[in-house]
Amino acid sequence: MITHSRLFVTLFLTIYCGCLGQVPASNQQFDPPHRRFEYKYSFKGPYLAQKDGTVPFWIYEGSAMASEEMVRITPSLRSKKGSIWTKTATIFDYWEVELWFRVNGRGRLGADGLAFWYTDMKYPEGPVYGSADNWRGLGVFFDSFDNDGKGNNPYIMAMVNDGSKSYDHQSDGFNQQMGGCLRDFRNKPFPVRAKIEYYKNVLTILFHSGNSNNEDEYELCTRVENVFLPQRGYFGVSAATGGLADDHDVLKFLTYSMHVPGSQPAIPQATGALADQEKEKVSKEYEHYKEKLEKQKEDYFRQHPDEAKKLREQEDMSPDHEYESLGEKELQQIFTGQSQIFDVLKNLNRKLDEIIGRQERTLSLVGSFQGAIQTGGASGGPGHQGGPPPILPAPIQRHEVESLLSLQQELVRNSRDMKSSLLAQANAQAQPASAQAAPHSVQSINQQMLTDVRDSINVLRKDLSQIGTRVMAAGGNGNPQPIVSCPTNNCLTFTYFLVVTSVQLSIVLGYLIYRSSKDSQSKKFY
Ligand SMILES: [Ca+2]
Ligand SMILES: [Ca+2]
Repeated sequence: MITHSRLFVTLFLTIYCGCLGQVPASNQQFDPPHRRFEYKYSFKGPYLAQKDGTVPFWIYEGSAMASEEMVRITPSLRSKKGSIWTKTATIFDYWEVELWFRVNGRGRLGADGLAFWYTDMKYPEGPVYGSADNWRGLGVFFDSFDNDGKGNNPYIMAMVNDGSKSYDHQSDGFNQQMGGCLRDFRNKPFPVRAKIEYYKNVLTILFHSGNSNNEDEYELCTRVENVFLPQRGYFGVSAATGGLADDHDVLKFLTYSMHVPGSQPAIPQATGALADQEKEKVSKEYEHYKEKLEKQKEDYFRQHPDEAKKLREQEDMSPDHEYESLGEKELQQIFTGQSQIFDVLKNLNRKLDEIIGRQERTLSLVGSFQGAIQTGGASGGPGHQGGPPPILPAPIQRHEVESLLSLQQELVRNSRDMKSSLLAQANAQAQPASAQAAPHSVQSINQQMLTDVRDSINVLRKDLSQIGTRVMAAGGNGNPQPIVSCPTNNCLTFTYFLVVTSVQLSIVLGYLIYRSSKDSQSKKFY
């Protein structure tokens, strides 16, 4: 029994250890490769093409045209051929390319198809889907047209050529393929996609039907082992149309280099000089593209000033502008202070205007009230004083009454001045006897002037009283009498009134001038 159990344990341990020994080996086998995006072997929108139509790191020819969103390899016109190729050869052994494309045409059938290339060089235009025959490397063909009539198109197939084989269109390369699958890739709602992977000499083609935008809908098309491709090569896409025609559009060409775990990517491992060279080249390219971009930006803003304005506004709102220098801050403070001062001044001005307005209103009220009292007093005597204020009818305007009042007030003031000056002169005459002869004549002139002024005042008062009675008559009747006919002899017109008052004023002024000269003369006596 013991020997049996020992045998079992030994057997068990042997199997177990064997398993343990195998686990790392299998793990190593299925370790996923390191993938790295290779921008120099890729293109995609937006801004796929530069403004001058070039695609960075790529070169295209024939009917191919690049736009911001895609590269149209052929338009849907008869007998067109076009292609696009990378400018430089690869610098990695294994890779995966994700190709997003559309093959759209109006017909139920289309032609000819589209080809993906990984070859030892850039091939010129030719009969194999727009590219040359007898290539060296891999071609993956998306064959739309069923040349052999077997009803097995559209078809996807891979074909490796060492330069000796010529593609057989008549049989759709059926006997030349390494592998393929029957898939419809024409007129799909979304772009169709193909993942072409070359890793450790195994070629795998996955296909996405383009029926949805779902990332997970890749299906295996074919898988081929022991595939030997050129170690360094160029990627390309070409397409051709025939009697039937489709648009062949490539939206994305995404290349990933694949590296065996443990091994390092090729470029960083290159010798120092090569690495430096590469670095310099890349930085030069970067500078070049930067310049190009700036120029394009300027051109764009020149053509679209609205956009430029919008962008500037956005830039103003960006966080960089939240920080301001000391000078800017001071300027800001000064500006704020000035604005405040301006506001205060504006306020003051407004208030002053208000006060002036109020004052004018008050003055006019007082004036009208005074006018009412005076006209009432002049026409009806004390009996009328307690009566209601007279209503001014239309023929006599308010401003006329006001000017009358002011003139009258001035007259009163002037006469008062005159009176006081006369009194002063009388006193002066009483004292110096020697100066009596000359003032005598002056006195007589003064008296004459005084009577003149008095007379004119009397005339004025009479006129005013007449106006007052008319006003009262108009107000008392209740009947509006807008038109007052002037009596022929005794009506005061405004012109007449002005003439009289100006004459009076000139007399008064003359007198004042005379008096001031008199004063200066009399000063000489003292
Ligand atoms: Ca065909
Ligand atoms: Ca066929």
